[in-house]
Amino acid sequence: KLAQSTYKRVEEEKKQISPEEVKAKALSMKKGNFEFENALRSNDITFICEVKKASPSKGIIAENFPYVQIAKEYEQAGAGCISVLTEPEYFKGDKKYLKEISENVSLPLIRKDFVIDEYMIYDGKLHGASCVLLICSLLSESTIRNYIGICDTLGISALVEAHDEMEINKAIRAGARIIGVNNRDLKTFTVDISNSERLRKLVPENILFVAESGIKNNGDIKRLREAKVDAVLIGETFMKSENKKEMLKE
Ligand code: IGP
Repeated sequence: KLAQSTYKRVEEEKKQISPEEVKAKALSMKKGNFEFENALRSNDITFICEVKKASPSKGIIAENFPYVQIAKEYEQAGAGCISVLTEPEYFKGDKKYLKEISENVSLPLIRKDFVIDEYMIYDGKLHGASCVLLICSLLSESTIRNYIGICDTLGISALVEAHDEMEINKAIRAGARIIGVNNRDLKTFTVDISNSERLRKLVPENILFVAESGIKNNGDIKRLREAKVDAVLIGETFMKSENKKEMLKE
C-alpha cells in the first residue's frame, strides 16, 4: 500500500523529466567510493541519524523542520551517516532536502524512499545520495541483484531491508552487502527490537547489519551492540531530542 503512491509518483516524474537524461547525468558524475558502507565498517556501532518530518505511524513528528540545521547537528553530535526521507506522501519528504543536505554536510547520505524503479537510483545519485534503500517485500530477488549492480557502477551502496527470515535469505542470495532489519512491522506498525537481535544471527559476519526503527534509549543501543549489529538507524527519537549530542554519547 505504501508503495502504491510511489509507482504513481515515479510514472509522473518520468513523463516530466527524461529518465535517460537522469541516467546519463548520474553516470557522468564522479563515481562514489562506497562511502556509506565504509562508514559502517568502523570498529564501534555506527549511528545513522534520520531527517524525517512525518511518518505513517506517528503523523507529523516535527512541525518545525529546519532540515539542513538538523543534519548539521547530527554531524556535530558524531553521527556516521544520515538518512534523508525523500518520500513526499507519507513521510513529507523531498528530494531537495537530500540535495541541500549533501551540499552542507560531508557525511554519507542514504536516500530513504521506496526504490521501485532504477530511475530512482540514478536520481538519488544526482541528489547527493551515497546509498539507496531496497525493500525485500517490494522487489524480486533478481531485481535486487540488478539494482545492486547499478549502485556498483555509480559507486554507491544499497541497504537491503528485510523483516523476517525469508527476506533475510532473499537479501543474502541477491548479494546484499548491507542488510537492514526493520524492527517495525510495516503492516501493523508494532516495533520489537528483538527482531534485530534474532535475525542478526542469520546474517554472515562479512555482511553489514543495520538495526532500524523503534530505538529509544541507551539500553536499546547496549542490547544491539551486544547482538553485534554494525549500525543503528534512528529517526523519531533523535528528531524529538533537543540535545542530539547527549544522545550519541555512551
Ligand atoms: C527510523 P524510527 O522508529 O527511529 O523513527 O525509524 C527508520 O528505521 C524508519 O523511518 C524506516 C523507514 C523504512 C522509513 C525504516 N524503514 C522504510 C521509510 C521507509
